Amino acid sequence: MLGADILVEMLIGYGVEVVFGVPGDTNVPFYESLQTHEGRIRHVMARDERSAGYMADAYGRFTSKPAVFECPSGAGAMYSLPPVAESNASSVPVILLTIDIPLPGEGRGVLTELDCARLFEPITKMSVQVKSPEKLPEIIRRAFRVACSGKPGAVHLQIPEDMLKAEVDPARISLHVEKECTTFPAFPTLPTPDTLESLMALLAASERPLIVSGGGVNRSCAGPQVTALAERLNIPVCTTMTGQGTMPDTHQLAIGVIGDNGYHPHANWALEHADFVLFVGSKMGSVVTIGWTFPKITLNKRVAQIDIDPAVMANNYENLLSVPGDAKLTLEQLIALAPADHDTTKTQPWVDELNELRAEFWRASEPLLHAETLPLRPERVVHCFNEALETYGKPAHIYSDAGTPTPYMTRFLKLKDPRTRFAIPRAFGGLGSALPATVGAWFANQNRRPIGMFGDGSFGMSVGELETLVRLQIPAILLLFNNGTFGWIKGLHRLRGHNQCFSVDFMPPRGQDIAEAFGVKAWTARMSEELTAALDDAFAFEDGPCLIDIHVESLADRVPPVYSWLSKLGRDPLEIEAKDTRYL
Ligand SMILES: Cc1ncc(C[n+]2csc(CCOP(=O)(O)OP(=O)(O)O)c2C)c(N)n1
Repeated sequence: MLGADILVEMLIGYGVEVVFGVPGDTNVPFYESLQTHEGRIRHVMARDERSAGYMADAYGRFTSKPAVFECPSGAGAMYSLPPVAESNASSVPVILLTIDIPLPGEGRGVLTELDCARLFEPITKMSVQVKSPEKLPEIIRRAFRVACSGKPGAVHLQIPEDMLKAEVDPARISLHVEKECTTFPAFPTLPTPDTLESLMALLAASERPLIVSGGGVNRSCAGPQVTALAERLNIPVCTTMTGQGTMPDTHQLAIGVIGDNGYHPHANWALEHADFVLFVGSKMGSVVTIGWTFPKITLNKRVAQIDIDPAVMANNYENLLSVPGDAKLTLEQLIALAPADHDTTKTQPWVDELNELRAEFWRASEPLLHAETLPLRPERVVHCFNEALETYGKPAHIYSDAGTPTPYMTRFLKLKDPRTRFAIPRAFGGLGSALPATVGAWFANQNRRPIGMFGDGSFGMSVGELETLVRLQIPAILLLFNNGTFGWIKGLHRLRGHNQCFSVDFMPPRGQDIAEAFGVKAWTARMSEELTAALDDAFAFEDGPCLIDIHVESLADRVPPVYSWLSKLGRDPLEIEAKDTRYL
């Protein structure tokens, strides 16, 4: 059997339906094998390895399956670094196959030679070189096991081309797969019964409890379990940015998003005033805690943490209780422990108080959500999007880049359909991910409309993938927030008092023209009625990709809802009143 056929047969065995990648000198034998297996596995060619990686990242985020992407040696490997780092740090299981120069060439000045195994070491859970074709099956099994078990993450296999060209005696190998590792989390773990009982006692005793649902809840698909626990004990729930979508935003117990970027004032207030907080699947990193300056009333000794990764336990606060385990399984067990006579009225005043603050926030936001300005305000854009999504009535997979979409989608997006999911890559927030991510989102589930949101800086980094979307006729909806600048950074310059900002402005792209030149259906929206009409058309158009070039106000013209920025300007970030916030 050829090494390449071993690799492809095993990928098929692991249920891999699609491999994202870019062709190169070294991966020809792999492509030959993929071609002979067509119909059982699909190759999706991207135009840049970074994009192939972000496709894989989105595929992993929107399924419970590990994603696979591949690239050629040298430059291809180096271009693959950013998405691998993002997936790994965001606990998304992704396996990168670098098809490398032949092993006998090592150290002899071969074009593109690079120690890829070492290159990927700090940004993966495992990065190894395959040194013998007979080891392929065992290493592939290890790759899936490592990527999907424990805290999921990225794995890199450096496969010298000659491993794929080699003949292997099938009698000497076994192509079996471990079924448990075809999905994640593989081998999910539970805490001890004592720990679970202690946690239930803490939750039941508290009068102002709060659950904070992090990205780990989305990774473990534990939204329904968080909801069930919250309902069973009548506990309000906040999410982190990456935990958005844990429960429908319309739910009485879904208070809002905590943290710095796009936070809800009432959600941050809840975190300060809760007497006991249960974090589920959150590192409690710098965004959630605003560089560990928030909440001002320390979380020490009023916090418990459920996490798959014991290494993050009590890393930043003095936990009352650390609960190591998979979010979904742990919460299921916890719900079963809830006392039959638990008095849910005890927490009702707290729930009511938070709901009053929440209602007040949304009332105060009405003028901004309906403001008719030129250029359009991002709040208005999100509001139009919310309405269009609701009218569309079908679920979507939304992926958003850094820049304008992040604070404004976090604050104003309303997720009502539990099937609709929202992802923001927050480990690095690399620009240029959302556009290619729509390809991965589409292959993750073709019954969900893929939607990508990005600024014009991001667009400039990923525009080449418009061709991929057209070639594959993917019905992605792309929302370009066009403001002719690296707005987030320009805002930072303004925050430091520089009105003459330096090296942040560029020429606004002619988004509609660019999209149309690629064969993408496109509209331009400067006013809200243009945007509403374009969104209606975009949702109705299902024959291929489309783009709306939205001309928006720059983040550098009005301070976005970012807690640390507002604090820096001397404003009270917890004030529940929508202010027209200019820089000084
Ligand atoms: C690859 C990469 N380079 C640089 C940054 C730093 N960065 C964060 S936001 C931002 C500006 C984004 O500009 P744009 O996409 O136009 O969105 P806007 O902020 O204008 O809405 C930059 C450069 C990054 N996140 N990723």
